Amino acid sequence: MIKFYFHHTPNPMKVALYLEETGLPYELVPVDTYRGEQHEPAFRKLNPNGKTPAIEHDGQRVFDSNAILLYLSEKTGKLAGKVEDRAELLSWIMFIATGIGPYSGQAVHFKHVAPEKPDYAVNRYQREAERHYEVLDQHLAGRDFIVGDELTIADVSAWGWIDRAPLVIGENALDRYPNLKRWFAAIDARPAVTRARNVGKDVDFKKERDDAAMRALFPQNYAAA
Ligand SMILES: N[C@@H](CCC(=O)N[C@@H](CS)C(=O)NCC(=O)O)C(=O)O
Repeated sequence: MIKFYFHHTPNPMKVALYLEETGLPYELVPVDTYRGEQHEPAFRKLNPNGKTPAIEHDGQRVFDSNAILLYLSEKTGKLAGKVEDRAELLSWIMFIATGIGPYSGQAVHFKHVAPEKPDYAVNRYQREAERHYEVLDQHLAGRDFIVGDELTIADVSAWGWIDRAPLVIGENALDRYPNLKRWFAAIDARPAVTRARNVGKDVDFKKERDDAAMRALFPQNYAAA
């Protein structure tokens, strides 16, 4: 049984979609990051980086959304893609893990969360997110999936952040990226997405991004110099 440490934010949502898409049995363990539960010693043993998601499986901890997707797909063979597409899969997973994810996250941070919103930072991260969207858009021309001709963890991983495109680059953001928009609509219409969106719906996660939440989420910003 997989223990899935979850908060309803983009990186854990990728794992929620993977688990719902594959039907692997799992136990949900909510981690309320706005309340600082990611810093509790028991959770830090699972993820020394203090972020969601993490999983435990057969006594093994795995942290970081893309590591979890790679681990589970290797273990189970589900959504792993074809052997001959392995190099493409690894390339696109790393593109998502090191590009789409971090630039999207920083764009959201500087546009919506940071107390000050410096023009340079807003511009830099939004433009880099847009550049990554453009790369993916061009790749998806004439394709239904990011890798090969079937759903893989690359699609699952990209969905987590492309789902937040309006927050990352603005309302109707995908209109400028027709292939990406078509791909996203197809993935988003899958029944597993509806189930993934319902994961943790009954959990009373803290919603207010008040001072205590800001300190829980970004403790390093408040540390003494
Ligand atoms: N590279 C990590 C990033 C994880 C991450 O940033 N998780 C966010 C939720 S999307 C989180 O737990 N934030 C709470 C915090 O940073 O304290 C991954 O892909 O799993």
